[in-house]
Amino acid sequence: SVPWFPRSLKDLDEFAHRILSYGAELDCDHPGFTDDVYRARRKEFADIAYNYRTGQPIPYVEYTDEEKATWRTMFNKLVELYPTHACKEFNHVFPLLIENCGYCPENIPQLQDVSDFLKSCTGFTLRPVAGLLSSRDFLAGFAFRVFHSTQYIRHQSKPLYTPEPDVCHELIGHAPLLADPDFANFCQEIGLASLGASDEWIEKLATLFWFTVEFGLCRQNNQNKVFGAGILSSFGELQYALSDEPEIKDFDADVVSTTKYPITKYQPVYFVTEDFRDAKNKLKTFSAKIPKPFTLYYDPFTQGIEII
Ligand code: H2B
Ligand code: FE
Repeated sequence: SVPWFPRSLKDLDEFAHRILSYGAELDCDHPGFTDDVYRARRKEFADIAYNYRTGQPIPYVEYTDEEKATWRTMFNKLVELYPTHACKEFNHVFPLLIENCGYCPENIPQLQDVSDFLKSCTGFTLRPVAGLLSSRDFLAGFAFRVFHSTQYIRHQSKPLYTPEPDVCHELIGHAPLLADPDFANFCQEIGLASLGASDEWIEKLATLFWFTVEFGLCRQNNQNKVFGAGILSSFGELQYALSDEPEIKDFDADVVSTTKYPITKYQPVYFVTEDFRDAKNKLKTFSAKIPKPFTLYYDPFTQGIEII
């Protein structure tokens, strides 16, 4: 039988109750594990996301001075590297986020402002999320051009490290490219491929997602450039990824989808695509092999899924 999947934006409300770990429950090796103030703060953010429903504005958050200082450290370090390390699409959008969404060292942008901007570029919107979603749920959001975003920030004791997604990773790493039309199409394509797929295929799509959206490189003017959000939001990995240490391979969806990867250290191997259109075409060929007893069709007018 076909696993349940959302068919409308409203159906994404189901995910709020299915997070794998709730905001305030940190693992014992998390930098904020013994910090009660941080844990209480995480609970506030988790509650915002838990209570959020489709169509509501995302609540604005007053970030504390400590939180802003963490953002500033991150932001100032990373922007040094973007001109030389990030792909041209990222460097095109970044100044627009500064202009339109309050990106700057002193200020953590608000999810709603970023969501409004993305919507005007590619139709993507952000939805606050209380913790990690399953790969199935997280990928399903992309079918509707919805990106599930955390709103809390990493612990101030380690401003350049986080064991989980946080607002720096989402807004600096992910948000810029969601404003690029070709990248947005690629993301939606993975999302659509995931709807109704078996667990085994979801695993493969999650791996493709990992080696592209999170850790992808592309080739521009004969040089490798970074587009993966996991790299773009890590000062250390950004330099490492373009050094001669890691292994670099050409993107082949069948190979990529079954490659094992570590989640807590720098990637030993990266895959390089030509550009986002090329990646999307390869993904389409790949996902045509996913067995499904129907054809899916996204209706942009209703933002819903039709089944034929
Ligand atoms: N959930 C959330 N909330 N944020 C993510 O970045 C995320 C997730 N990544 N679930 C997913 C898993 C990703 O690693 C793939 C698709 O499994
Ligand atoms: Fe991510």
